[in-house]
Amino acid sequence: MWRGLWSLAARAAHWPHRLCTRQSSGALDPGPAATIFALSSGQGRCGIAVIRTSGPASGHALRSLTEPRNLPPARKASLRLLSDPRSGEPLDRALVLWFPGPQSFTGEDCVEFHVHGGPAVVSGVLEALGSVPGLRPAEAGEFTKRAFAHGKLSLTEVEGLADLIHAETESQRRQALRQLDGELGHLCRSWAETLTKALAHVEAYIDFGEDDNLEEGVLEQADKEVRKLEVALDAHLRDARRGQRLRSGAHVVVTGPPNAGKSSLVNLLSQKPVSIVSPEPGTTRDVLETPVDLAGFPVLLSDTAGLREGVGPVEQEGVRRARKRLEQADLVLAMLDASNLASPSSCNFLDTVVAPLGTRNPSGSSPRLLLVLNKSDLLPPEGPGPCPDLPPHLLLSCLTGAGLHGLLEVLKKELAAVCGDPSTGPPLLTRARHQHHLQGCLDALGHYKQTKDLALAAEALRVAWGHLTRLTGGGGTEEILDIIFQDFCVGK
Ligand SMILES: Nc1nc2c(ncn2[C@@H]2O[C@H](COP(=O)(O)OP(=O)(O)O)[C@@H](O)[C@H]2O)c(=O)[nH]1
Ligand SMILES: [Mg+2]
Repeated sequence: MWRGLWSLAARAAHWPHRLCTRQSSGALDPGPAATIFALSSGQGRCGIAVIRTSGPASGHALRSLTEPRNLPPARKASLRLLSDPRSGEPLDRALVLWFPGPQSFTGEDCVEFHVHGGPAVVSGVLEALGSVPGLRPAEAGEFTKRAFAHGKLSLTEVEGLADLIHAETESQRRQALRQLDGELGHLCRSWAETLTKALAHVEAYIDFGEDDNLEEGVLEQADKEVRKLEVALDAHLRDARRGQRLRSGAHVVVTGPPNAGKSSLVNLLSQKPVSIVSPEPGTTRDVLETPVDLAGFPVLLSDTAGLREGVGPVEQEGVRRARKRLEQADLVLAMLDASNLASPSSCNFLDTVVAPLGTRNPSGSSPRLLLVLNKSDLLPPEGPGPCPDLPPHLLLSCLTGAGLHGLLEVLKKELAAVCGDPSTGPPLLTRARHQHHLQGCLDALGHYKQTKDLALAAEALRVAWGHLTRLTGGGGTEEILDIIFQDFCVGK
């Protein structure tokens, strides 16, 4: 039995190597670090600007620029006179913060200078820092790269941080913050842990299959873990497009017959004159796309040509483009003139566009539909009159704004369905990279299930594990050894 344990330990000792060779996107080598500095707040005149440094010479840089020259207490704001170390010329009276590593954003010694935000102050301090030996200007993203290299952030957290910096809508901010908090990383790590267990079971069977001391049913246990994981991954992948829409914007397309008020609605929702509004039918021909924040969700709103047949070649091309854009829509705002529902163009639109979209297929791959009856101000007080075949709809007047509040409420619900609600539910996959690795993991689990050869099965689990760890950009393998001794009673 001891020979068996040793061989298991030796095998496990090789895993890190085998697994790590696949981790091309794993943790970076921090390397011999220069000390970097940069303006971390926005460019231009402002009240306060934040300049920071990271690296071993940070403390020296702080002492070189400040009076008195001793380091301030760690992580406490201190008011200091900053001066140019070459000439002694005063530059600013500023708050400075000293973050000795590893308790800092990058894990290295860091300093923050909160200076007055005038361009001359900022450039004076940056120049002074550049004159301190061992300091150089930071490259784009270098602070975050160092935080990743020192294990302060996982890859998904790095992505969350980037998304948070770029977030323009409330939902994007919420989603990014959740990812920065490591929710997606935690989930992937718990999946990787499940795989580690399954792998440990299979490897143990390979080594001790004949051994009476091995617990019974280890392979069945591994199969069970894999099945559970497959279900979880599958559910997440089905939702994958939602997170990506939340990050880059949902495609909302306004369509309808000519003169229904499509361009008026696009201008109303975007609060700017994106499209020409005119009583002349066929005014809009190109697809006009504008990014808007709709009820807190990022949206790419498209105005399109009115759908009608038998028009000149230019408008025909517009209609072709409109139909093509409809195919790419996540949500369709179908618009009709409420005072003109019985017209041939309205009936034709209801039959050829609204009815097919209304019967959504169960896989959810067709876009969602919202029918809006515009120009309610032209209706008699008793309403639009009998329209028995009309699917659920909303009344709106782009002219008076009546019904706009209700439309925005419904849009919020529809967009939450399209993008996923970042305040609830499991963390979303916001990038194609996440989707790629989860799919890779799922494919590898498929191979695991198919093969009868235990060595190939173990290899498939390693491939699956590799995908999950690459998703978060790290992950050690000593954990496999730990689990073997924790979870098993070999030789008990
Ligand atoms: N009475 C009324 N007229 C509207 C309303 N919305 C748009 N219109 C008018 O309808 C005409 C066509 O509007 P437009 O937005 O260009 O329609 P599109 O062809 O569907 O893009 C214009 O003269 C608008 O001023 C509305 O709610 N009430
Ligand atoms: Mg138009």
